[in-house]
Amino acid sequence: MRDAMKRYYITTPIYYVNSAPHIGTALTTIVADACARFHKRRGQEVYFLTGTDENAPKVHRVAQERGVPTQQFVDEMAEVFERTWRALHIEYDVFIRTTEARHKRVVSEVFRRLREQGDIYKGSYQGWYCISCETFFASSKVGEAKTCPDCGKPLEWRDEPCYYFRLSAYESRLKEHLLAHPSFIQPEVRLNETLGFLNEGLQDVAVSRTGSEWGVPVPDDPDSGVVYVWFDALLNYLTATGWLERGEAYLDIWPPDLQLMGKDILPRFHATIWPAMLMALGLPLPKRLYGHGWWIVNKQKMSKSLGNVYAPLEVAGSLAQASGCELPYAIDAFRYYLLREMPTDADAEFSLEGFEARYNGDLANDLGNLLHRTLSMMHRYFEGRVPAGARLDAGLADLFAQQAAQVTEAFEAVDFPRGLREAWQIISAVNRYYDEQAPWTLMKQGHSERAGQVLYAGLIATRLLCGLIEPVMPQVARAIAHQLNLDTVPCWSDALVMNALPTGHSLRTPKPIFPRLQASHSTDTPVRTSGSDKTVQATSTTAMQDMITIDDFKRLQIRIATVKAAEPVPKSTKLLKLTLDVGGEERTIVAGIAEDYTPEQIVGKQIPVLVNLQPALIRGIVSEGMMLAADVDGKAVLLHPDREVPSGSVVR
Ligand code: ME8
Repeated sequence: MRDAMKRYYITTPIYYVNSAPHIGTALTTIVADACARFHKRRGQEVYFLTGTDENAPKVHRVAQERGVPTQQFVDEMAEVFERTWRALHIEYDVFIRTTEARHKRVVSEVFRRLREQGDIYKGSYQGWYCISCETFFASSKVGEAKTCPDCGKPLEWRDEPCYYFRLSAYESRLKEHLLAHPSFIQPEVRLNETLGFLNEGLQDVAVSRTGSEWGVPVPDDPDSGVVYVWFDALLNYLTATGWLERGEAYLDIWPPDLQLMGKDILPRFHATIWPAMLMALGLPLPKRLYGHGWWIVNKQKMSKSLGNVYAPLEVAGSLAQASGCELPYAIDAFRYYLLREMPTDADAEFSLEGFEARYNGDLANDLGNLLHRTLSMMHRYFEGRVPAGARLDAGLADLFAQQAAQVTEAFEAVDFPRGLREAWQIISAVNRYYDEQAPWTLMKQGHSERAGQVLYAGLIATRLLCGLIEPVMPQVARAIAHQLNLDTVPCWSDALVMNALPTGHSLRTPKPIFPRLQASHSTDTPVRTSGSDKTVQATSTTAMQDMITIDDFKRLQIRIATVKAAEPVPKSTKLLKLTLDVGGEERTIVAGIAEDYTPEQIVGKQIPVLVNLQPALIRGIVSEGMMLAADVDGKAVLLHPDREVPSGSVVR
């Protein structure tokens, strides 16, 4: 009964709020969102949890360094995380914060219960401690330099009374569980890492810390400081189900079906301490833990001190700016890149050139071009309607079904690179089919019925892809559904229905979703294409794609705004925050002109602004439009009306 009602429960780690989201944290969250959407599309009721880890001493320390009260700091940072995730089209069900009272109650209760049953006991600690990793190390693991074996930072000597969790008592049960459930830890390389870790032998873990008042106080023993942040943080997954508060009802959600994380926090924390805590509480264990690899940049792990950290919205925003792609689609393109190149077993190199190559290759040339050329020909030859009797050739129907099955299996296994490769085979197959069948020649020869049949394959392929890519690119899937004139993005089983578009079904006018990025944008890296014939074809179609109609132009709302205030955006040399008067309405925009104009030079000026651009989050500021300026060798030169005009005047 319970199992039938149970939701599919997916979690990400909860993120430390000492710094803003980056592409590493974005990876885990986007993978989780794609998994959640995939399961929803397959008809499962999903419960997707993410949140922030706010009780860590390092969070407290950063707040102090910045001179901000810690509570205010964590409130602000949690908001930055939530805003970033929403901007990246992440649809979580619950955002948990470990400073919430309900979570603190759970931590205290678990600590108390385990202490009462003897799984937590009081002892004393003498040894080395890494503040950055929040971890104690046995002297045997610490070299001459007394630096942290994990992060390399200097260790501190600690000598204090403290509570221990009896982890060693669970060593054999943990090993048995891993061996009896080989799919508990994925991919396989992480299972092996965990077995290696367990085979070194488990020591009891210190689960209280003195020296900082920030955190959950050790219950009934205030002199013992606060609960160790990992013991506290892991319990968020339980708090979020309503354990303690909802009686048996928490079992509608518990246990997690899939817990996602990076490889650094899998063997010791999620695959050892966490299941041991649950065993001690007598609760069922998560069904699957998946640990992805790391993004590395220029062959080094991304880190703030090396200055190679990328902010997800900036990466997507600059692609949008350079290519003219609408921001929601550029954000989806970023999601695509992260999932297509996702480090699974091994680490993977993140690069802007790689992102641009995937954008031009997979998205503009392959997916975008297939949709655009198919719809263009449907309009040119068949007045934008599905012609009578059009059916998919049996060979292609089989191939589409096989590819879709491969995608399903790969997404189920959290192997998005493989799933997307398989999905793109559908595009290659239709492009090959078009080349072989040449519907344009069939039309010239008067075989319009056959030409309609051939183009129908492109329609069915894009309809199928629209359903299959929704977990990865939800807004792009919506745009494709719109152009195909479907009411909604088809769900998984519906997308697999072949011949689903009836005779007479009308199609909308095609509109490029991914305008091609010109090669001059970032580097001389050649754009990746998948065949010389196709390159020529794609380029000529793109020339056509770049032309817009007067109706396209009319969709732009450009108005004259008067700049009321201007200030630099903190920590950016390029950006100014402008407050504008647009015909009595006040707007904020972020403009990349700080290298060319000072705030004083721009205040009072009248400038054209695109006012119906989707808002974008830039450096934590919501930018509601874009100013237009001339680009002279990369420098911005302001444009003004010939004489002063009323603010809000329309430009057309
Ligand atoms: O560990 N590539 O939080 P966190 C890929 N609060 N993934 C990366 C990465 C990179 N370069 N850098 C970080 C914590 N990550 C704890 C979790 S859960 C109860 C508590 C991933 O903000 C990293 O592997 O330091 C981890 O999964 C996640 O970002 C959060 O890291």
